[in-house]
Amino acid sequence: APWLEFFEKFPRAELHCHLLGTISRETFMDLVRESEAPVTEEEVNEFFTRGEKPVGVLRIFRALEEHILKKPEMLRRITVEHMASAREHGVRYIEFFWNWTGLKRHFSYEAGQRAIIEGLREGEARYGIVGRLIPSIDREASPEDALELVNEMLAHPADETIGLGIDYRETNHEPENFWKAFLLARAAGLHITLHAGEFGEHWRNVETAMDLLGAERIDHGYTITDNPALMRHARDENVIFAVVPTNSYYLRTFTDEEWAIRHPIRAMKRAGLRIFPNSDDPTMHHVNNAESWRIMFEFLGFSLEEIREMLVNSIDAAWVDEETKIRWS
Ligand code: ES4
Ligand code: ZN
Repeated sequence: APWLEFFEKFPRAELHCHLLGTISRETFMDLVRESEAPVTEEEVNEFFTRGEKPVGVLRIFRALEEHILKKPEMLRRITVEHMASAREHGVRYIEFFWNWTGLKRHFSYEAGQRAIIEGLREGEARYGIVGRLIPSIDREASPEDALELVNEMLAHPADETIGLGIDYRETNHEPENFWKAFLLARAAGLHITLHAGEFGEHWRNVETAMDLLGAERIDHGYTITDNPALMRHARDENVIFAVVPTNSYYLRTFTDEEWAIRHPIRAMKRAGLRIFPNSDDPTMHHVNNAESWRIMFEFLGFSLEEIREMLVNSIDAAWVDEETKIRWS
């Protein structure tokens, strides 16, 4: 595939990637065995072979948190393995989301962070890819849990830990519920990004993220297309959208033909918003970062000039010093 080769070659940043969504099938199997989790090999195989339109990723994340990821060392392994894989596909800089709240039954924030950072450093030394960490609020948990997460971040600061995110199910879990956690993180100088406006009636969550919670970036953000005034505002505020062309909601909702024309990513670019593609949960969406760029070109029909603009966006949006950017861009 010549275009895939092209998209694998240019140095890029991946800024929307959940650590647990990067686990390979082989590692998943190993971890299930190691933790003696009540999950069968057949179930793992079925999950990884279900095909192009995966559903139930969040359910898998919960199984991982509850039954499988019992040791910090497992996070180190997942981190290093994905850094190797991402580098192979041309990624030079990566920011990982990780949720501690669902893992706190097994180990401390400090132990989890230490293991992942060990993985980041090992990945950089071995593969020449730079990695950073974004602890993320589990919005299906309570505002108190979110505050606990930020307090742990402030008690255990690390150079690699650069910002605060929020993820898990958006419906009925409004971002403003977590205002104290975001305020505290901002006051401490941490960067802010939110998963907001993934689908449904949620454009207001994008507005809340930008205007109330101080988001510099938005993960997804597609429903902003329902509100042209808000799109103009986001453009004026220079917010960058870390979009995911393989987002499973739109894969499930549209036929293949509709999808290429009606994907909200196209309307976002048309409105002048700054966007760039990411892989989100690469092994679970059966995609890698290079493919997410190729999809923008080959299926969503963006021009090479537009791809170049997106590349600039991904570099501008990276929360890393200019010197490090020069090393990989
Ligand atoms: C997630 Cl909202 C969302 N999407 C994809 N992966 C996730 N992991 C946790 N929340
Ligand atoms: Zn995501």
